[in-house]
Amino acid sequence: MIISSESGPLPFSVEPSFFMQSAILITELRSLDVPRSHPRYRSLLAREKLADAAKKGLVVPQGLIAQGRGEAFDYLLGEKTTPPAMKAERAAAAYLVLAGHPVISVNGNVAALAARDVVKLAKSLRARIEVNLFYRTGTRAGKVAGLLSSAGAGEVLGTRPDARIPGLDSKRALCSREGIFSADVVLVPLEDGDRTEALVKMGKIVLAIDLNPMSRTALAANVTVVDELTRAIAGVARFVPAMRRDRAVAERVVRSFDNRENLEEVYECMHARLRKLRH
Ligand code: PTJ
Repeated sequence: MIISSESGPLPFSVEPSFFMQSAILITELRSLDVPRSHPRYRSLLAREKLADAAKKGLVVPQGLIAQGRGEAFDYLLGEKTTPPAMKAERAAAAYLVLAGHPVISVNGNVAALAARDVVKLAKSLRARIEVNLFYRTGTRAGKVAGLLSSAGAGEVLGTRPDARIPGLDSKRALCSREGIFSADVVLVPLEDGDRTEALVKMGKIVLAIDLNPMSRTALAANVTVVDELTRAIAGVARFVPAMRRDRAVAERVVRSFDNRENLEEVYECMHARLRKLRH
């Protein structure tokens, strides 16, 4: 069954009840039994969102493990945006503003945690949104796209892949020709190393969001934002207007950004926090 969204018919079929479920997923979490005063409120809220999305088949069980790993790194960073993360967010915004064909890649975790923010960022950049799953099934791709649509996205790519990322054998290679395949700049939140490396090999500028500054993704990307997903998306979005206002500034930001140097600064932030905890 084809259902219409605000911007016309969706290019994939979704059960009507799914939209209802998505809307509930987006709103119901506010009424959680976690007091806002709890010191780890945001983290507990994220866990609830992911657990709920896992029950609905949007997030895979492995996604909960990935979140746990991310949380451990976030703890080492003091659960806040560090100065090097902010620098990377500015560089990512600059690359996205300068891009001819920017695409934001969305997996299950990203949709569950940040569907609305991703849609807002994509609109501000006129970027395409593509569902790209590590543990891909057609049904789950449809569900993730449905959630993005109910969060306000226009067309969502990736539910009917018609191209492959060269060098990857598995379903992770499946992508859309008018999306990731032909993009010049791809934002990949919570990406796996193989696909990041393959996208770089295709000549794309890869902007990663990954709390693990030692992951293969972090090391292979052109810009690695070592920050928690929702803070990172908001951080990139905050820099977009300034980068858009002055192209020369955006070009300067891109030229002066060195990802390896930035990662060194992130390691130093972790050292500094551990040193502080010891005294
Ligand atoms: O929905 P799918 O099928 O595409 O699967 C998504 C997951 C996340 C399960 C899949 O991509 C995966 O297994 O990812 P990895 O290889 O575990 O990598 C995820 C990386 O993101 C790890 O380095 C984590 O530290 C990091 N990470 C996890 N949660 C967050 C995060 N970084 C920022 N914010 C988070 N909330």
